[in-house]
Amino acid sequence: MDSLFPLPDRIELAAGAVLLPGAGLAEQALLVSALESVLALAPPRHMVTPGGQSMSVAMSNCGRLGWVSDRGGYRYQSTDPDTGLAWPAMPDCLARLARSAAARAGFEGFEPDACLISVYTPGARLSLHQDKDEENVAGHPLVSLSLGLGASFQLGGLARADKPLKVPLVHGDVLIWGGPSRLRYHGVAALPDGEHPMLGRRRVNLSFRKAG
Ligand code: MD3
Ligand code: FE
Repeated sequence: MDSLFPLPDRIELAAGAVLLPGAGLAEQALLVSALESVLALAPPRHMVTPGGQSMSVAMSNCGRLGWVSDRGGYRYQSTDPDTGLAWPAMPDCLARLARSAAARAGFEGFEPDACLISVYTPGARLSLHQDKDEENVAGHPLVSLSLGLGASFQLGGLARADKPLKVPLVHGDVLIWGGPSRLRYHGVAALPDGEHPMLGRRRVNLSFRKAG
């Protein structure tokens, strides 16, 4: 259903953190079908943290590089550790959306080489963390697209102890994190149960990065 109230098309949540509500809706069918083709080639899996815990969120990747975690640590690598094959190519519709969203937020020339795909089923959560495994964290923004069930995103500060702000994210929302917000702590509260018409009992977040 369309919103009963008009929503602005660009909301600055904090310096360098821009929400584009519904920016993925116009091409949702294309984006979801590209996503499903990637997941068919590289199925989402529960990676293990360096501390030995299995993550509740299942992950996969597309693009030249993919983010992985195991007992050895966090890193980007060009192959899927489950198959030894290169990660699936980043579909054009996804790369285009990431580029145009970054430009709308003031980051011209963003060229992602990695897309981390996070699949949440009811109960899955992501604890507060920073994304800093990329080679030049300060030099590039990060773009994220949310699909499927809605979630409560936790937007923290630059210190782990800063009290996070809760931001609801729904299907089609795109966020850009750059400048002073690139290193903010952030997380996702446990996913409530529900059923989404296109994605079923899932929330999928795609985060586009310049990793290498
Ligand atoms: C703020 N994903 O992939 S998306 C992640 O919804 C990640 O699945 C969450 O955290 C998710 O690393 C949050 C929004 C997001 C992604 C990366 C950020 C916010 C960010 C990096 C820096 C600051
Ligand atoms: Fe993150």
